[in-house]
Amino acid sequence: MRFPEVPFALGLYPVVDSVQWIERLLNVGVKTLQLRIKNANSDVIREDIRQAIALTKQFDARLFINDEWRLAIEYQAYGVHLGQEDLLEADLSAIAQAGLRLGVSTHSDEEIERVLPLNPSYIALGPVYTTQTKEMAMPPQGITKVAEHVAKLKTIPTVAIGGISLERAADVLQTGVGSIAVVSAITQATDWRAAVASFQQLIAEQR
Ligand code: 3NM
Repeated sequence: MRFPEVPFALGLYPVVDSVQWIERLLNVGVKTLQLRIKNANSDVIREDIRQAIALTKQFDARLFINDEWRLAIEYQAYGVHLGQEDLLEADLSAIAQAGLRLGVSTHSDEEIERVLPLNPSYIALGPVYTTQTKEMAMPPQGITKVAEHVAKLKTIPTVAIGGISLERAADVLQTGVGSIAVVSAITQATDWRAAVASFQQLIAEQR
């Protein structure tokens, strides 16, 4: 089983729950996105995924679909993002055969060891800090631990997630991580455009 590769540096990686957010972010030049819809009915989920994938293709951007791997395959998304439990239920060979990239969530050394044999396209490391967005079973890992993971994973693309604010972004980027994924720092910002621009600038300065 082989999943296509992704760039090591996926850059700013907003995780959002609507097509509206996808469209806004594409319009300001964001190139990596995740659609993560929870608690919607299946018709809404299907339509949002279909639209989000079509839009993202127009902008030549990378869209990962959280969890809904069947729809991601049907509408030919760039990739699928799966959590630890989703991984047990998804048909990984169907995802690979359809040519979709695979991103996976991890929260500890053990979880990283578990996913490495799958050769995922990227490995997400979280939560870096305490997050208000998702209830986490695992404690925050902190940047020292994240830096350790990044060093061990060498050329495997990594994504840091969890509690990453604009103020903390520079510290997180110092770990050498390929990308930073954020929810509230953009969707709850008083000025989301300014937040995106500041993240993009910080990332550009690190390169
Ligand atoms: N996954 P915010 S943390 C969706 O650690 C998600 O796997 C996480 O939201 C993980 O940027 C998280 O608002 C929520 O903290 C991130």
